[in-house]
Amino acid sequence: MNAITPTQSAPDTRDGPLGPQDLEHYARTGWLAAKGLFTAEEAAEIGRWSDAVVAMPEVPGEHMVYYEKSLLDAERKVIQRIENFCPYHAGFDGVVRGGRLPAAVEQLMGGPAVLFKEKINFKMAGGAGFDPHQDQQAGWSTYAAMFVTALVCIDRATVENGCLEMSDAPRYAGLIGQEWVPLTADEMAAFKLIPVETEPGDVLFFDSYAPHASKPNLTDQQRRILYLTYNLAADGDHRAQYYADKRASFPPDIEREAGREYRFRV
Ligand SMILES: O=C(O)CCC(=O)C(=O)O
Ligand SMILES: [Fe+2]
Repeated sequence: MNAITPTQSAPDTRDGPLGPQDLEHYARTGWLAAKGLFTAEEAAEIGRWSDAVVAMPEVPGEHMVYYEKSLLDAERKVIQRIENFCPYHAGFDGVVRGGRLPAAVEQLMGGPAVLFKEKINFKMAGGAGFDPHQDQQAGWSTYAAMFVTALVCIDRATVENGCLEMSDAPRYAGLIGQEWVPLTADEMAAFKLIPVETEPGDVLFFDSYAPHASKPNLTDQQRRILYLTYNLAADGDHRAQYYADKRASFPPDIEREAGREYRFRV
């Protein structure tokens, strides 16, 4: 994959792949949908990399695989997500650290950015949805005051299979809810969540205060999405500490102690 060439060529996009309308939408809402930032072929390649990550043997201390019970078949466990795989996959590592994605994120953040975390949400057939939240509610303020996530669509995401739903409110500059719990109806009174369907290769950028949610996937096909979260380099490189903390508080399934209960919160 050539991860360097910007896909848009308007004169004022010289500093990165996002154009003035993209930047204006982000400034107004805290998110923006960049259609076709990757080609369908590039998205298919990212899909093959995801298959390769699924096929990697699970080893305690390495990439982190989380499972969930299928809502369509209570007997079946399916992969919910995999995190911390960049050190074990050169293709992902390249696309995450160079080319269009960090270039776009740096346009949005206004300075050099570093990777905070990476995950693939699989939302397999029967995979659960996500209650409304701001990502910053998941204890991220321990690490930095602001993050930007690039959501890279691998499989077409639709209303039926649980695409992301974004807020129609003006951009929030801070938390509107409590840490570690989903947003309440009162906290959401000022906005509606609007489904944002995406095609393979589309990238949805959103900051860590942009409220969002998604529905379960009750279709018979997986809905894979890659999430790459960055913070300003000036705020420090927290990736290793974040994953050390997460491994301790919410370890992947193979690192769990028998008899202990682990609950996903936000
Ligand atoms: O993948 C989804 O449907 C939403 C995921 C999400 O918001 C999250 O993991 O924070
Ligand atoms: Fe989220």
